[in-house]
Amino acid sequence: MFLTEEQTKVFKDKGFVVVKGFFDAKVMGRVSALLDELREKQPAAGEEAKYYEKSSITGESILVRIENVLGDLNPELSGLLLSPEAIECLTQLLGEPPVLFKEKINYKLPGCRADKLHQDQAAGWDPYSDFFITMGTVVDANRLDNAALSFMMSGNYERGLMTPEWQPLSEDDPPYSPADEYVLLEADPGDVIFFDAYVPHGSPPNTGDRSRRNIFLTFNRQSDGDMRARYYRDKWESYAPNQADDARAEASFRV
Ligand SMILES: O=C(O)CCC(=O)C(=O)O
Repeated sequence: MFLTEEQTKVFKDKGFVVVKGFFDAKVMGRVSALLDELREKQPAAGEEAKYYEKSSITGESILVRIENVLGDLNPELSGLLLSPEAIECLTQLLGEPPVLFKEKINYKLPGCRADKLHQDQAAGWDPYSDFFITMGTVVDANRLDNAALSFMMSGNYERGLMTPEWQPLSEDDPPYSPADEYVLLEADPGDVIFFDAYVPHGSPPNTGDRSRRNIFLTFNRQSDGDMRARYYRDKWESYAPNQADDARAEASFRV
C-alpha cells in the first residue's frame, strides 16, 4: 500500500489528493529535460500530437500541449512516470489495475490562455467510460503568478456532468466562487495530484514570465479495456494536431 488510508479518504471525499514529493529531484530533472527535447522535436504524422494556439496576450503562436507522448515513442519518459508506485496508487484508487487512456503535457507557457473551470468528463469522455482518474505531475513550480491550478476542495460537486459537454462551469478566472470551496494549488516539482474526472478545476492565463509545465496522465479501469488508440483516432479526426505556423485561435475547453 503506497497511499495511506487518510489519503484515499481525502480522494474519496474531495475528488483529489496531493502527494508531495512523489518523484524525487533526480527523476524530475530528467523529466524536465525530456520535455524540453519534446518541445523542439518535429514529430512525424502519428507521433506526438502538438497543439499550438495564438496567444491573445502576446499575439505569438505558442505550444499549448503535446499529447500521445508515452509508450514506444518515449520509453524513458514512460518508464519514469509509470513507476511501480504510481501504478500501485492508481490501483488503490480505482479498485483495480489502471489502463492508460490518454496523456498530455501542458506547457502553460507565458501568454497561455486560461483553462476555464471544468469537469474533465465534459470533454467528450462519456462514450468511453464514466470513470477516470488523472495523475497530474508538477514539473515546474506552480505558483499564483504562473497559473497554478485551482481545485474545488469542498467535495460539493456531482459525480456526474454538471453542464452539457464542452461547456465550462464558469467563464471566470480564479478565485472561483464560492471562494471558500476552492483551493489554489501551489505545488513543487515532483508533487503529484490524483483527481477524478468530475472534480471542478481550472487555471488562469499565465501572465507571468515562467512556464508552468504539468503532465497529466489519465487512466481508466482495466475492466473498461484499452481505449487509448480509439481515443486518439477519434480526437485527431475532430481536433487534429497542428504546427506553429498554423496556430488556432484560442480554444478554452479541450482537455
Ligand atoms: O494545465 C492546466 O492548467 C489545466 C489542466 C486541466 O485542467 C485539464 O487538462 O483538465
